[in-house]
Amino acid sequence: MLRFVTGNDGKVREARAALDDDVTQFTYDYPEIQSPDLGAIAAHGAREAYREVGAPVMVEDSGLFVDAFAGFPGPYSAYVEDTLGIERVWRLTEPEDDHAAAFRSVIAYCDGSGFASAPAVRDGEPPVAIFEGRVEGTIVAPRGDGGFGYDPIFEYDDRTFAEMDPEEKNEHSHRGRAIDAFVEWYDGQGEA
Ligand code: ITT
Ligand code: NA
Repeated sequence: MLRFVTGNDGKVREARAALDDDVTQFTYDYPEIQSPDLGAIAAHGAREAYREVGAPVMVEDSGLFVDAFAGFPGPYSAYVEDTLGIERVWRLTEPEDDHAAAFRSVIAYCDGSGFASAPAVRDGEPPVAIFEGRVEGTIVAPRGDGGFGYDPIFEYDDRTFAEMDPEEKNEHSHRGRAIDAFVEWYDGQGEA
């Protein structure tokens, strides 16, 4: 059983689709640091959540990086979604020549151990294992009503993420890829 500390139900739905439902949502609102680095935000969050929960936890930090805006909103994606909304992110991108963008996801896992076999952030205690995923796509006018967040304006292979079900989105998405990397390590731990 995996404890996923997040207030975002869409993230949990996708983690469940990828991990056969073996995911429990914890809504502890851990202190989120400001940083241009998703990995640093996720690692800090996982450490805080582990201290609070006292058992193995995973957190995920993600964002939409628009090329024409030098990666903005990136780590500020949740704030921009709340303040501007995704329709206006599309309107701002529309006049630009370049509509390319990427979603990035960082999963941070903390269980108090030293993670000898994982890529880990060791600049604090306890160490945190880190797994990343990325997908490139195009910003388009909103289409579809599945998914969450920026999904209606993110097109991958002629369809937006909001036009895919969670399993399909996981096959291509930043989060699906980060979850795959995490699971490969997590399932292999006992065999080391
Ligand atoms: P937690 O921190 O509680 O997990 P959150 O929604 O605040 O939930 P983040 O801080 O990681 O999550 O912010 C991520 C932002 O990027 C948020 O606006 C999401 O809607 C957006 N985002 C991340 N992954 C996405 C995806 O797969 N599809 C659409 N939008 C996504
Ligand atoms: Na957040």
